[in-house]
Amino acid sequence: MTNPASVVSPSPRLRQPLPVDWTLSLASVEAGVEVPIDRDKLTGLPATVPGCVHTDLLAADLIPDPYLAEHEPQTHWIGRCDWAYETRFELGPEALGQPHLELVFEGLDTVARVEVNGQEVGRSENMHRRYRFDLKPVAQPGSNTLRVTFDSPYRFAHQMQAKFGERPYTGLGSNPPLPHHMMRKMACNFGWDWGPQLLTCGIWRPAFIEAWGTARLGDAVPGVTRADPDHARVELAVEVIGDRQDATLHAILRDPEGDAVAEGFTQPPSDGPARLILDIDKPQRWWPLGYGKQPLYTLSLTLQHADGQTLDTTQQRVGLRTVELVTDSDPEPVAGLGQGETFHLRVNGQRVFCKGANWIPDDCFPHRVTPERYRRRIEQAIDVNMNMLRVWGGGTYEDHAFYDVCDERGVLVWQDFMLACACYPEASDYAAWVEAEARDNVARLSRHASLVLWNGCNENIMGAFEWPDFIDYVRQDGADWGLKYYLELFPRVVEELAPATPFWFASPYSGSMDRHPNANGYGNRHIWDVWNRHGDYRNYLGHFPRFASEFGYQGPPTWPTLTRAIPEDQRGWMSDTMQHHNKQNQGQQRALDRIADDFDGIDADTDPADVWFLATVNQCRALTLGCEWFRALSPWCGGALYWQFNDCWPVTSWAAVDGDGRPKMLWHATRRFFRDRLLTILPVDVTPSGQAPERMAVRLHNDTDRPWCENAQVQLRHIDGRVLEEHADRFDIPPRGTACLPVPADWPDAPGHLIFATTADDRAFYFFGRDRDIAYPTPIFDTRLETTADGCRLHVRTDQTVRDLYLLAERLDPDAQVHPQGITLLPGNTTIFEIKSTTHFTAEQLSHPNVLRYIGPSLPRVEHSLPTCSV
Ligand code: BMA
Repeated sequence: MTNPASVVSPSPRLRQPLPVDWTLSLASVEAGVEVPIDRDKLTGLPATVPGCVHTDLLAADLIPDPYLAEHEPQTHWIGRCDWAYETRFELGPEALGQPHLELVFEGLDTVARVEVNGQEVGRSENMHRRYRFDLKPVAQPGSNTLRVTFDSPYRFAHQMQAKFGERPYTGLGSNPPLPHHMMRKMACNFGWDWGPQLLTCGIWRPAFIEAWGTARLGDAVPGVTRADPDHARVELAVEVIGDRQDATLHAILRDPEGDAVAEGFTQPPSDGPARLILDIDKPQRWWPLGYGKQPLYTLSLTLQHADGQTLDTTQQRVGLRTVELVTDSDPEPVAGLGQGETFHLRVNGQRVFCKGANWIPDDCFPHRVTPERYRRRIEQAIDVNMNMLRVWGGGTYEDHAFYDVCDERGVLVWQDFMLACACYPEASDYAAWVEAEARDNVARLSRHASLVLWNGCNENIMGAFEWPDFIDYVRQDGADWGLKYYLELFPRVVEELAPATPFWFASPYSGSMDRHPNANGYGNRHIWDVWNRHGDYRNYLGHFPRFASEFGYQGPPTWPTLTRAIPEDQRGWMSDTMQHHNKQNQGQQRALDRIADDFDGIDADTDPADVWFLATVNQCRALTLGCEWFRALSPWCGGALYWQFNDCWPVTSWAAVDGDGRPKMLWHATRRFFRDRLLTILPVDVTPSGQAPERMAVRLHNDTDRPWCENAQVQLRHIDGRVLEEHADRFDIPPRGTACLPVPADWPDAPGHLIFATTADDRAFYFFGRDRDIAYPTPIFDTRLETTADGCRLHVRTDQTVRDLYLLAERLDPDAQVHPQGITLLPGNTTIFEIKSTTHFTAEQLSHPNVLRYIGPSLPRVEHSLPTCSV
């Protein structure tokens, strides 16, 4: 019998864009919700796809910008309404003549009913996956109407809560509680402890029409199972959809120069993906940043019909690298650290120390994150020596554009599944959503060389061990809370669809449900007790993670970002608006308390610019200590990813880059503490109970492929500049190794003393005591200003020890960029600030005490004795 599909003349896949003219209308309003805008104005508004309701209303000037002042609550009604997007599209004979005609949505946020010509063609209930709806039964020649009606996410989440049963959740900080885990929508859209509650809906990723013949290509995952210097092997799995009987798959792999290096043909099997093995001699291997180059091969796939016609073609890039997550038992106890299991990544057989941070959605409305913006942001991570980003599980599986840049630049991606800070239902409906989403994203994204780890969830297992409401819930007989996703479903899906990509169960997780998920010797850890409970950042020294995948310390956004968002009369640290722009419960107060650990006389009434400065310095000092310490713990520790890289709006948070994309001082500090060859002064050893360090050492981490051998000069100095003691120590560190050179035990550790260490191209300081106990001298600066091609250069010489010197040129020009920042100088030292700006500054402006700031004898304010300047 002839297969009916095979009699249709096959032809290549045709993609037809949808028109750009969409409209948005309010479809219905939940009882009791007051809509502050005239209903007429909310009908037939011009709309943008990809987009969302909030940005359409913003464009129409109907709502205030929710990122500014305290506007956000005025927009909460939007999430309690149903909204409809409408457009018309044309269908011609070319599309209508194909056996398959589909409407493709790469992202619908979230619960939608899709109607074409008044007839329903499909529904969605998951923001995190792609949908295809059959248009054949409803399509008509000429003009067709399309209407996508979104349910209120607020209502749907509550309906699902009633259906699946209440379960504990957290994460929202000071935002109004909402059960973010009851629907498959970006969790932080419900608000997070760094993000506003902006429950939106819309067609958030591209939508188009596809017409195709008997068969088409789906996702292709090139599993790299070998990548030796002599040989690489790609085990390719390609999804073929439709009638495969008369189809042949042809794969050809070209090296970066465009020469074909491997080829294969196969007949897709009747079930499952088409599989091919491609062997490559003398491969150009793909390496993480700092380990080698990132050559990208091109894989071209062609699906051919037996009659010779091409049914479909695709192209994608492939990086030839293997990746393993190494979790081996320690063969014997490690001195001072105990015995457990390793947790590190190996790429092409080589161990990698992961340096980076956690990535959150770069905007509350993620469609605004263009490929250029992704590139800019990831370049910012590269600029400060990061080699890994973790895509955190309360956001989204990002666009290809994100992973493309990471592929090109060697930034490793740790990819969470999108489940965070909650007990999730395992009921069959919910489980089906989660499985479809997991399959869709593993198939979509695993082709990227940068994607080196799939991870089950964020803190959901830890919550079950630590948070009282979670503990009570999971203890109930027969309680389902999502564990089967992390321990069974996700590993199964990854093994099936991307077996060459490692999987880990959760962040944090110790590797066994019989052990605390956040244990020191096993797995990956989140170290939050420092900021949340014990405050003082020196407590990072009490932690010995095998991999620190989260730890963070808050700091305000840059001054220009802060002043754009906060009206002038609201800039007091504890004002309502400032607290609104810090979504952690008591976050502002906590930041103030942390300042009080080291400085006297700071309270809610202190000049906002002073609190801003000290909170900023504190964030830099904290993350510097944490990251230096975790690097010093290498090879016991396999990586340090701090919380968090970016922000989604103007907010005081743990981020290094603020909501307007401006680098905070933490970003500058990161460049230093993640540099390849790290010179630090840290304790020799700290007992896991976190006692004060007894003896200091010069500790070094050589994160390069070359040995590092030289002398470290070490001095004990008085803050007035006198050298009290000194000695030199020879070190010889193998590639990727560490060294610990204790300083003499009898060096007095009095406040006002400091250790100063130098190598040929670096210097490090350690100040004994807390700032309040240190009699900082008052420096006199000698400054000289030079004009450069893109700005200017300020030379600053000091006659005294100056700690943490920053040039806040952003006070004068919001777009000014300055390098370096946070410099410590000894008497007679000069530093040079490179300033990129179109503004012509004078040396006086740049040396103003609100601009050239440091940790000094007292808070340097305008009214304090001015440092003298000479140009
Ligand atoms: C961890 C993260 C986020 C949160 C952060 C700061 O819990 O996984 O959920 O934003 O800490 O509290």
